[in-house]
Amino acid sequence: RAFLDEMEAALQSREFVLFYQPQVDLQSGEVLGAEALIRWQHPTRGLLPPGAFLACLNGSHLEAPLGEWVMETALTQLRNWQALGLHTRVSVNISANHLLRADFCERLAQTLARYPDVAASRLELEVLETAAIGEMRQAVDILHNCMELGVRFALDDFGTGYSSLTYLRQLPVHTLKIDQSFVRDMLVDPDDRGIVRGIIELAKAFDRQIVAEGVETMAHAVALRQLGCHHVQGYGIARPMPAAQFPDWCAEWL
Ligand code: G
Ligand code: G
Ligand code: NA
Repeated sequence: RAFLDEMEAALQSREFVLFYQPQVDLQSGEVLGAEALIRWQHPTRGLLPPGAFLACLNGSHLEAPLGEWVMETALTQLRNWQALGLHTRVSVNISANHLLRADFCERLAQTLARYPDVAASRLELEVLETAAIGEMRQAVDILHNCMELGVRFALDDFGTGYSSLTYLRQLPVHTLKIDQSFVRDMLVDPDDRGIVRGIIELAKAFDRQIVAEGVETMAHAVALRQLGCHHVQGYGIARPMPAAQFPDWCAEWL
């Protein structure tokens, strides 16, 4: 409770920040966009990772306000980058409870309306695979309605949620993000390599884009390319960085 109060105050006093981790196409060299990852710049404890505070937030009255702050901040950032001539995409993580709120789409529409010069398609919402299939019917409706606003959706941590093919076909998502646990061990574990290959084939069959997460080494990137996956994100490309560094990073990349 005390911790939640502290987080509420932190939200007011703007202590949360978003870091950005690039997603790139290794074949074309293009920077596709960046995933926004929240941090808490705590006045006494330093920069806190999401693992230190998100669990406490989930299920609380702050879950939706924080999620809305994340989307608003990402849109502001997109507008600022656009003014610099940097036309990119930002993916934000949306928690299950937040997504499934009855007013999610309506509030998203209001938020987008405050950024008329930013195309909604530059905002991608990452939803956990497990969240989407947990409340399948609701999720399908919400995703359809939000997609009419022009935003994109990605299924996060894909491969960990036991989606049936029927579910996948029903879910209107542009992108599947291969969970980093499979990518990490794909060079040494044939089962994981098989899972990665399967997800890539699945994405092709269903005409979805794919992003491999947790790409830490060139060897991972090469193995992914052999399987037909060029869109990657991970420490091997870049670590999550403050927004101010992203334009320079893009200019120096390739
Ligand atoms: O940045 P890091 O690897 O520590 O992130 C850990 C986890 O926190 C990731 O699974 C990520 O999806 C989640 N996360 C990061 N930023 C956000 C955010 O803004 N909102 C939500 N709901 N989850 C986030
Ligand atoms: O669950 P989600 O996909 O949102 O997870 C993103 C998290 O993974 C962030 O906390 C980010 O810092 C972390 N991450 C990003 N790239 C790598 C990587 O190459 N290796 C590892 N171990 N973690 C990564
Ligand atoms: Na994510």
